[in-house]
Amino acid sequence: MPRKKRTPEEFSIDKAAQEMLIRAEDLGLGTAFTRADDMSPCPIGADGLCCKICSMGPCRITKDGLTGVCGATVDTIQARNLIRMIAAGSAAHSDHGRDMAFTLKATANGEAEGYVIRDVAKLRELAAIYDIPIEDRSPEEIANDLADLYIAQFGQQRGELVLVKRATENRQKIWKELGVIPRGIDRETVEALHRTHIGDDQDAEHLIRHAVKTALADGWGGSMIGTDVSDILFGTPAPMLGQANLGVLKEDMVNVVVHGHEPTLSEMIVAASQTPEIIEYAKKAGAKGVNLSGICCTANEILMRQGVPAAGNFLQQELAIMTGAVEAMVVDVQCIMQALVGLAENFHTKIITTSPKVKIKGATHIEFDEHKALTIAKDILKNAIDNFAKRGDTQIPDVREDLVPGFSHEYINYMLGGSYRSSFRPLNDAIMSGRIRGVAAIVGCNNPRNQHDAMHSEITQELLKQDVLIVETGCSSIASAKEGLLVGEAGLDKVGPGLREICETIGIPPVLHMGSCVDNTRILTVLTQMVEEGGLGDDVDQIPAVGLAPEWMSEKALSIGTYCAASGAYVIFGGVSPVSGKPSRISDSDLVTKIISDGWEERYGARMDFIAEADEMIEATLAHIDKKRADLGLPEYDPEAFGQSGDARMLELEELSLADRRQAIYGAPVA
Ligand code: SF4
Ligand code: MSK
Repeated sequence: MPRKKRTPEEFSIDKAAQEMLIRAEDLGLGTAFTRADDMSPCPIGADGLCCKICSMGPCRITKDGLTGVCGATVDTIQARNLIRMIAAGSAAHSDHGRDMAFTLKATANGEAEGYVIRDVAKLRELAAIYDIPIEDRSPEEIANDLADLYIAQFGQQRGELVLVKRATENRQKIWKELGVIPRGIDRETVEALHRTHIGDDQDAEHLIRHAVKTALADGWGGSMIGTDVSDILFGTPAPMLGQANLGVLKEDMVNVVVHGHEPTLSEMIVAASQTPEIIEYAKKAGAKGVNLSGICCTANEILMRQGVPAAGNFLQQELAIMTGAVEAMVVDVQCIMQALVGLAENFHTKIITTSPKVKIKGATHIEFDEHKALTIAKDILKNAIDNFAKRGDTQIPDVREDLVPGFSHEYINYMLGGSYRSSFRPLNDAIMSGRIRGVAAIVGCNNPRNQHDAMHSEITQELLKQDVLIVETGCSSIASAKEGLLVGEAGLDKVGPGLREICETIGIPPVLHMGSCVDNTRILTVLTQMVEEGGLGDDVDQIPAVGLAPEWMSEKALSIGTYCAASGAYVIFGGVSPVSGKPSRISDSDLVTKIISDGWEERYGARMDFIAEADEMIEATLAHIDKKRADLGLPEYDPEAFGQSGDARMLELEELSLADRRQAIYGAPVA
């Protein structure tokens, strides 16, 4: 029986996406959505029951008691599959961090065309943490030493990653006792691959312990380096106005969409697009100028630092091309669909690959080199401008929303207390009093197996009603931006009364955009600083906080989930667990699931669960937050207790007569 095909409304909750999916259907073009409908996932692979690491297999464990040809059990196979995915995710993030560290080194030595050190304060602050001398030294001298230290973390063979000392003392103690502090970033990933070669580590517990070490090398290693260096080079994000969705594309301008993850080239493209040379070149081609926008996390990087609009999240990369209005899509690394090249052939769009690590057959390759970044960025833009004349029919959805991104942990600290007394005290106090019930970090991708953005939206909106402060990164934050939840006043009517008071008092949106996928390390820093501020226990696992990845799809998400759980944050994934499969319905082989849930809870104070339905994810989040509140001895959450002050109260009072207003404020008539 043929499978049921979904409608555009069933594919996505986003109006712009729906419009482009209708256009795709009219033009007879496929997308990830239709391909997902056409191809069911392999049930054996999806459940982690298949091993293909040697040519005696692939072996499929489809019956109780069955093993691979080599005798590998289902537990070993699932553990090996999981650690390999985590290793790939950790490697992707960390290699990004490595490139950033080398760019910092080149900038410090005056060898990186167009780059400067923009955040000297952050450079000095980080250098001081690692005992790098800062007094009477130039930013370049300090940056040189910091770059050397960070570059050394990748190849370090013994000892401990230096960044681990930024975790709470308690957490470091737990990791030391369990033997999971990474020695070097590359070493743990290589060892993960070695251990999973045929005939090596065949004990699920032992494998998963190393998976934690590999993921910690990402969160407290490669990713953290990526975030640190991006801030030093391009500036630590602070709130600014931006826009999101396909309606940011412009009819009368050359549209260049940057897509992927690394800010190094995209920052230079932003700079190049503003030069008189490029503006003049675009005008000569008949356009008003160059209009930049982004997809995925490259979008987040330049959105939160430069205010460059986001055209969309992961599942909108093909839909941007479908508008017919994109002259060039410039891609770097990660989350780039190969389908872009074939799709672009139906339009005039050029797909330009730029990373020495990423080529796509049929795409134009203009290789990035930080030593001549500005020259290359201009070359790319001229390529796009030359393409403007070839533009055919266009259809740009008139859908876009304003947003305020840029809530780095430094800015959150500042906004809560101001320049001279920056502090997490007001946030901790709000949680302790119950104005804020708890904190949820909603992160991660889109997955065409789900309705695009639907889980992000449902979970975010319901948790806001429940007075849960939300921080977001990656494609999740673009989903909320498109829903209008990242603007100060917008969405506050959908927020619980206590949280609303806090948002109004500080002047923040109810959902804080904290950056790209590598910037999940900012969340680790916020949680650590909340512990250090006092009143919420002595480690991250005691804070009423949860991490969710409702529409995850990438291996990086599994690495993020693992380092967050090992750092003490309860993690909930949506969708299907890659290790949940059992050879039969009566099988009791769920060892790996038990290790990452009950096992991690016992060891790290936090578990990782896979929960398919949004309402169950919300229930589990609130139950966890309330349990942590009770464990800390905090007052039980009471939605009636707050909300009688702030702007909402003032608006109510404005409705009253003067006498009634005085009565309401002072409790008695005032002459
Ligand atoms: Fe099969 Fe063992 Fe080879 Fe895996 S390692 S494919 S289980 S024989
Ligand atoms: S881009 S990893 S789809 S969040 Fe970072 Fe989005 Fe997930 Fe890629």
